[in-house]
Amino acid sequence: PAVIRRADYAAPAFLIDSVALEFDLVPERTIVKSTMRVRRNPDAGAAHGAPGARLELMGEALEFIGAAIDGKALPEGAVRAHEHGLTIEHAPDAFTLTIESACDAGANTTLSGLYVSSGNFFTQCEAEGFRRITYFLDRPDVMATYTVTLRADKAAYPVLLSNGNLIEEGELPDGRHFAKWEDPFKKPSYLFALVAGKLVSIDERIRSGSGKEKLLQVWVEPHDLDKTRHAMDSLIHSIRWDEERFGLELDLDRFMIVAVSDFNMGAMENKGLNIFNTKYVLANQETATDTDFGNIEAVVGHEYFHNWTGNRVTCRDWFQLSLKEGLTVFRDQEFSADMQGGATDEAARAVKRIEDVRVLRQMQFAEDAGPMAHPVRPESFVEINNFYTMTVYEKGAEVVRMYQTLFGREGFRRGMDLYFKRHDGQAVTCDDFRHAMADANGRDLAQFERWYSQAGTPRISVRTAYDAVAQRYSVTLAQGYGDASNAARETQKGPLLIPFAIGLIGRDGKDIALRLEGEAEAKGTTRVIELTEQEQTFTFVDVKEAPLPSLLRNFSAPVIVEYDYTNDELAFLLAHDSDPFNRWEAGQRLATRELLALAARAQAGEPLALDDSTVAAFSRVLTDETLSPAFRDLAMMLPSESYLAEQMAEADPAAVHAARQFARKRLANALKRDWLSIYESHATPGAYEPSPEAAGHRALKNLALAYLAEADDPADAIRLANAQYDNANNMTDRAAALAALLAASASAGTDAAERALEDFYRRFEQEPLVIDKWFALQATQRGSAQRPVIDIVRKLMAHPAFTLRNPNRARSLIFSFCAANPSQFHSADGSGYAFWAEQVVALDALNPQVAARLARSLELWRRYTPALREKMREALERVAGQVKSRDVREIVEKALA
Ligand code: DPP
Ligand code: ZN
Repeated sequence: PAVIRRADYAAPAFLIDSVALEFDLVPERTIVKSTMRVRRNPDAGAAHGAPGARLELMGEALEFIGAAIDGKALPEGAVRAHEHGLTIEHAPDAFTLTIESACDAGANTTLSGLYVSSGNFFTQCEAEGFRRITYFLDRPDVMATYTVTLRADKAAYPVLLSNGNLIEEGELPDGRHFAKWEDPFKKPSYLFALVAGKLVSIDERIRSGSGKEKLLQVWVEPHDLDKTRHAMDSLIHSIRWDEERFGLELDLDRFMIVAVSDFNMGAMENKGLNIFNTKYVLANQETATDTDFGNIEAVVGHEYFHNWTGNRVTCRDWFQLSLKEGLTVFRDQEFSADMQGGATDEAARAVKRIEDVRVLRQMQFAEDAGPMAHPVRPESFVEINNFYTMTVYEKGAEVVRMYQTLFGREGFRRGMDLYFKRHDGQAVTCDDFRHAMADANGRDLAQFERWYSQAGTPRISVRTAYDAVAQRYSVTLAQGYGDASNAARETQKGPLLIPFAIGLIGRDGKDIALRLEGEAEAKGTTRVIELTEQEQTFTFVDVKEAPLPSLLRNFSAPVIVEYDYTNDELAFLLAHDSDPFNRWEAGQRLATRELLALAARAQAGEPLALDDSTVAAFSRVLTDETLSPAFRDLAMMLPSESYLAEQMAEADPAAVHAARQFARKRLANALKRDWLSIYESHATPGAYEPSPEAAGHRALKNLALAYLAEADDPADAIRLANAQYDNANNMTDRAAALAALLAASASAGTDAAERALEDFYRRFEQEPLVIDKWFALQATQRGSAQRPVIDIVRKLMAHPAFTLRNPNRARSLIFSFCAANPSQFHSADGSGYAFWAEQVVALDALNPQVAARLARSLELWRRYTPALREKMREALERVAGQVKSRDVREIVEKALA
């Protein structure tokens, strides 16, 4: 398949300044009439600008009806419709182009372009879906104003929405009606949207910072209206936050969010008309967990923040995707942290930081280690939809965060202000953003460019030395990439500029005031030192005793830090580090080390044992009442099986599972009294409170329940979980009780979960998002030799509520099993891989984007033990021989290359 390269970027030969779209919406054949003002691009290269140039418009899965230039129908020969679009010969310098075409939304299972879900019309255009609606210059550097007229049967489609402001609506003959929308802002085609159908909204009117009235709406199907309040509140909070933190105001009179259950992504930031996966809109205490509430707040924030970082200033080309995504993820992370902890409560903010870093390390570091490794700004792709990745989003957000770490919040804000001053209304590049940050802060950031162009996870190895006589403490940092994958190595050119936050801790557990050699006096207890060379030594003076270093505080750069702490030192940091992130990190390092040692013993068939001192270190955190429940919950959570497997020279999921289960059991038994008393004292009877504090109590309580379910005698857990299941007044507690019952049945070999599983299904049969949880809980359960989870999953595939066509449902069962149940998926008999191959092929025929995501669950196959590796390769080859889409092809071919 054709590779598209960043180096080949060329400005478009033509520009489209305005477009008027008219839709006659009928599921099987929607007629689209497009009237565009087109002109030759004065800035295009000479080759493109030659007189009599040919105009190439993109189009896909369209039926061409006719075209006219300045009102004159184009004769045959002057226009040619083909598989990839429409070619118009001898286009004049400036003209009005009218095109009529049709598309079949009813048959569109790809969920890209115009499609039908629950009888309503929706669109998804990012990245290249607009060309499935009409012929166009479907690229982000072509920005136009849009006027959209929607016509449809009024009874079937009473609500007609598009971007911007509603300027006219009315009746038409034959029971039809129309609505006309106008978006005053120029935008690229990927931000176009329309919605038509039977929907209802909750409305709020607010005044924005400058006093203008704004109409806010959340549109859903009528039975979901009782689950919209949280999304609306999140939207209002997002609007306020962007005004306060960045001085950015909502620029439209009206802002709408629409929920749809069939959706490939999480949500989409179409100008003024965000379209969301129901998963990130609908919530009430009965149906949504605390995690769901948090995710909704984050995604509503994310899409709203795109209005400035993405829509007002957009991407020149898709290689620049992280320009908007990395920046907007950073903004939503900061928003969530502020909502949890305010701007100054570092311990509360750290909870969000820890959650984000955990995702980054588990998913992005793994991506960087495999065949899909790519820089934050990729150099090439076959299918852009495959590059909506953890690297572009999460590592991209870390790269943006580093500007703030280097320049502080004020310096970062100066850079943002300059970015908007220079580029509002433009389609720009990652370099443009970096230059704005550099110029606003008087810094040369040339070296920083490598963060955008080099793939792979940097490793920093640390050496320290203390000179007691001179009272000097030196820290030597050396950077490299270790043994990076081939895909990553090709991109690596030289050392990075790495902001490295460090603190020194004395024997009393307190931070030492820091004075670097050459400084007049000590200032502060955390210092961001800038590593720019391959190796550098930083010397602290006036250090009265040998300190313990606290390295990479708050995870100041997306790197791996290698330093040989002893177990005692880690336990000390876990007890004392003033940096909450590093406090958590010390526990993770300790656990990772112990768990990997256990896995090695499991592989060798040796008996497993966990040190009393390690258990004691965790016990101290668990019972430390000065720490918030939310923090203790995170500190007691062991690194995931996939993260641990990734740390092995050859990943062995069975050994990792045995090790982690052993440690969980050991912590469950040894601390049983603590778990029971925590369970009692953090139970939250009475009215449900959605606050972060209340959520923290629930999280810790439910962690206690989960550990109790692992104990040798799970009778207590089964009793508590059954009672909690029956009495729960919220989904967090009910789902946690069900999960504990599933875990207890696995360890006790009973069917303790059967009753609750049946009840859960019956109770929530009418709530698709809750039924997704029901499938996911079963797909991720532990299983045993007598009861392998693959059998349960296969049986559930035949359940009447299962369908491959709804991405959420497919993800809840298939992805949960293939990507979130490693020890069962990687079963030695290869049954998981055979299942994976079947499902990738089946999905490929329906929805290539979703199929390609699933395809990625085998991409790290070379990193596994030889027996598994061989079976994975076979499965990949089987898939490679059968799939049709460019999306899946790119993934499996890169994996096998
Ligand atoms: N809708 C996706 C997001 O917001 C792609 N822009 O990240
Ligand atoms: Zn985004």
